[in-house]
Amino acid sequence: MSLHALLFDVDGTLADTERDGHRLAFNAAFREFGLDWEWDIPLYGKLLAITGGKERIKHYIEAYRPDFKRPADFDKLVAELHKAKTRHYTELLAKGGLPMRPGVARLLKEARDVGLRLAIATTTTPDNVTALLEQSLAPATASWFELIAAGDIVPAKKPAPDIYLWALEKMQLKPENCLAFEDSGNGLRSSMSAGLKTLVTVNDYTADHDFAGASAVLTDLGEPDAPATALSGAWSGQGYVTVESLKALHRN
Ligand code: XBP
Ligand code: MG
Repeated sequence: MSLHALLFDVDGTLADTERDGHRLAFNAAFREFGLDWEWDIPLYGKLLAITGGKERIKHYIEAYRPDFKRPADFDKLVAELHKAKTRHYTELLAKGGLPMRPGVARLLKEARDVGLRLAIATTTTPDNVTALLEQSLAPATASWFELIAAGDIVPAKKPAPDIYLWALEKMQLKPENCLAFEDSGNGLRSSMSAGLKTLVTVNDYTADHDFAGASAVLTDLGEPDAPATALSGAWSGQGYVTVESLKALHRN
């Protein structure tokens, strides 16, 4: 089976957006709404088990703020809080925000040059994806991706396979012709349940997740002058991920 398309997760995979991006934006939204909630770095690591910002806020209230008096229109409050969070996040990115992870820009350019189809499959809000690509990669890079599958477009977020299945259907692709890129256990479960071979690049929040079944697990995609380390799996490249090494991984 030949490799036709690369499907990328965003948060933690393209950039380390969680600790110094999303987390700060949630906290800013809580302050804006007069709530004394503060998600510190370790707590946020635990909350990441729940994907999706609105889902994460609801889980936090259930698990950590049992005394919170829920208004009758609770879902509306959560939606408004989350809207404010998205505004804080995109503003933070506009200020010069968060760099892409090693090797991401290089690999995207190479893949594009050789005609691989590119898409995004993420639980985060569409505005956040565009903001990250435009601010941290280059202007107009959102158009490099044939499809940006994001957020509430499917009701069941990762680890459900739905976002990947939706993207595959829209692009008329078979899973066996694609490779997914993920950084977390929930992301890997999502991509694997959609039938996709997956390359995982870990980060501080996800290094101890269970990545059984991944085609390969690497520290990052690597650069010629900053090699990545293979942690497990069948990647046979030298120091940094190239399209050639992805094709070999995909054939494996
Ligand atoms: C990303 C998420 C998202 C972001 C916040 O997971 O779980 O919830 O943390 O984004 P993945 P929103 O990388 O597996 O897609 O607040 O926009 O939901
Ligand atoms: Mg992720």
